[in-house]
Amino acid sequence: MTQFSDVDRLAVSTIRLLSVDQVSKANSGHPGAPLGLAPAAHVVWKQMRLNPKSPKWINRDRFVLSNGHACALLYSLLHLFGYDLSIEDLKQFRQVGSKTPGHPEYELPGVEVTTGPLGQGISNAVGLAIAQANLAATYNKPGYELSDNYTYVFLGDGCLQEGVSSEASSLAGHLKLGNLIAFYDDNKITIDGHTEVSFDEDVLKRYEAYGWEVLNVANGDENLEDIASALEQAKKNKDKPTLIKLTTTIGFGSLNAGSHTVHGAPLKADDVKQLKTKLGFNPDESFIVPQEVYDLYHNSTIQPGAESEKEWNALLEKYAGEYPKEAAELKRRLAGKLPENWESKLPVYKPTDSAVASRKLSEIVLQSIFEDVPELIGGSADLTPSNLTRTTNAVDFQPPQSGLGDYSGRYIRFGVREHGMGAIINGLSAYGANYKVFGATFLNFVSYAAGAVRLAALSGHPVIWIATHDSIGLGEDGPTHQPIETLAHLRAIPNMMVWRPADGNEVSAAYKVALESQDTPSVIALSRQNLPQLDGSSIEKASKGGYILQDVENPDIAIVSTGSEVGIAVEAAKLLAEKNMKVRIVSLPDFHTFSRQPKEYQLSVLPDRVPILSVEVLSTSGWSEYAHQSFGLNRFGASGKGPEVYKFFEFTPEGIASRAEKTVAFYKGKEVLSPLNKAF
Ligand SMILES: Cc1ncc(C[n+]2csc(CCOP(=O)(O)OP(=O)(O)O)c2C)c(N)n1
Ligand SMILES: *[C@@H]1O[C@H](CO)[C@@H](O)[C@H](O)[C@H]1NC(C)=O
Ligand SMILES: CC(=O)N[C@H]1CO[C@H](CO)[C@@H](O)[C@@H]1O
Ligand SMILES: CC(=O)N[C@H]1CO[C@H](CO)[C@@H](O)[C@@H]1O
Ligand SMILES: [Mg+2]
Repeated sequence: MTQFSDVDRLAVSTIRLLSVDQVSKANSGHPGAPLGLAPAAHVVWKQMRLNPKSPKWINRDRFVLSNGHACALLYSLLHLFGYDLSIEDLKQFRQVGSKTPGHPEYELPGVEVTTGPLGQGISNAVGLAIAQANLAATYNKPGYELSDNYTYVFLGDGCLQEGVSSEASSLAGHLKLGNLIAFYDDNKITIDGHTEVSFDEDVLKRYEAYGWEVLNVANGDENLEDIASALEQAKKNKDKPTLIKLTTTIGFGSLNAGSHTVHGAPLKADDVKQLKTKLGFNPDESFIVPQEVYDLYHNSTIQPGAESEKEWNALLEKYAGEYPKEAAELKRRLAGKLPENWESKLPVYKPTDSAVASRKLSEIVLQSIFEDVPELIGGSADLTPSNLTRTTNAVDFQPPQSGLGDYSGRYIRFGVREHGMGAIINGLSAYGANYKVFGATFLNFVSYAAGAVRLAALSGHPVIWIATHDSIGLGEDGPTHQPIETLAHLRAIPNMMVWRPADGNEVSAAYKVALESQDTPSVIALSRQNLPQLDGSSIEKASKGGYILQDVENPDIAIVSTGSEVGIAVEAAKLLAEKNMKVRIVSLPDFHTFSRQPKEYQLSVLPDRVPILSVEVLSTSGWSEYAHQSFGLNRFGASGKGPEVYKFFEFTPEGIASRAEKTVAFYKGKEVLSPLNKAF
């Protein structure tokens, strides 16, 4: 049994008070959870394998604070464990430009994932644990445990109430992720008060039913020994994730302990003083760290962690002698590089090639590159046969004992869990080792995962959403399945690529840019219906996000379009040519990438003096950035055969041509400035 001394108790008090001092100094934040969770934090972090001087070392243990509002706790730990976070930084808690923002953010050294939106962190942790298991199964060899770490999570009542955590935890149980250990802060309090007002299920029974090992620590406020022995037991269990319920008191030690008033407001000055006195600290001093506490963590964790990394580096070199191919691949991945020439595998098309649905073109891309890009991993939320995301040689990522696959598998069966999938792929991407991660569903159901999609963009996880059935073109399934507003929403998210490729070359371009992306996620919207291979498209041009597909001298109008409508616009241009109207066709597969091209290039595509009509069978919201006039769909769709629905809404060559004529007539004699030319 792990023994603890007075120095350990002093360390716990230090964590408590550093957290309280941050909140008091900022006059903002959440002191309650850090006060209750400091003992567990001490026990877990003291035995973690980490090297603060090398926060991205691949074989570190991961720690996720899913109840991100308790971030003063995490910042205290990062400081005490030697990360690049000074006492001065703690004093800047929640100030503009500080290294201690209102909730933990991914780019800070030692913060594994951005948390705050409840339920995401525990679900990201499932992705981190999947990545670790996959890396171990791929590269570990007898005598070479290159990957053998744990993912630890703290979560509260809020995280457990959110549906996303149920989705991810259910899958984690199925996958038997023995490397995942979560601590539930069972303090019976949320913002509204006692959890009896809305949450009285037996959480441990629920997790047991998911296939987790569940453990109970009755006195999480003080009993370091009990926390440590639960942790030891959890670590021994290699074929189940573990949930350890810690019964704690929110705001432990405060005059308002046990009440929701300490959840999210600073302690009053007299409360802080009595707490410091009670813990044996000077009530008039703040941000105090006794030297023994620094020494304790240096001895227990920081020094051994640095040694571990040294040993690991030596092990990798020895491994390279025996397994040169695997070692070279792993080193390449750790350097964040894709395989040499991988993009030469991307399929290229000629206009004479047959028409193919872009979801099928996407499958062809995956099939072409899957073997050559070992960091590619992902799956679908139970739409594998319609989303076409599983390549023929793929092995399922499954617990080996299931007989369904093994942990080296790179195809994940997410089940019907879009939001869970979104959070899991974020975690997988955050793991490192250059994991290139995709998740697939119908475009319309990406909205189910909006919380996770937004965090991918905010955190900069370059995950790929393969979003098929991207319009009314899907047909009979009708308005419940037909996206309308989805792209407008996704395009409005900062740092988000939203590709809607028009043909095979554009699908290849979308994958090229998405896979090369280091910190921008992508949605690739794909059609169910066949699309012709277009004259004028190329991977190179489409990789710019927007380009002139077909041109004429002195065009009367430019039609700018995406995806399945580009081919129809090309047909419309032919009709218009018969009426002596000269049409430029612009394909704009991704606004985000196009907006990053030099202004001169953008203006060469969408110049002054040419009226621009956008054509897309989706909401017109957002198109005023690029067009004077928009033809779109600002209502819900309709159930029927795809081509019939297109006809019904007049997305036909004739329907587009008549709107082009109206646009030209409207702008005749008027001064036309490109929508790109603005005051600022
Ligand atoms: C998705 C989401 N919804 C709402 C919130 C606002 N919020 C922050 S903390 C909290 C209550 C959380 O309760 P619990 O997890 O028990 O934390 P404790 O009060 O015990 O610290 C809520 C509703 C949020 N951060 N994320
Ligand atoms: C840390 O290790 C040093 C050197 O072994 C020892 O002198 C010191 O007492 C230790 N301190 C703590 C707090 O463990
Ligand atoms: C040292 C150790 O316990 N390593 C374990 C890390 O987690 C994996 C599960 O992914 C186990 O297989 C290892 O034994
Ligand atoms: C499960 C599911 O949605 N299946 C769909 C798969 O794709 C076919 C063809 O596009 C549809 O008919 C199915 O409904
Ligand atoms: Mg709570």
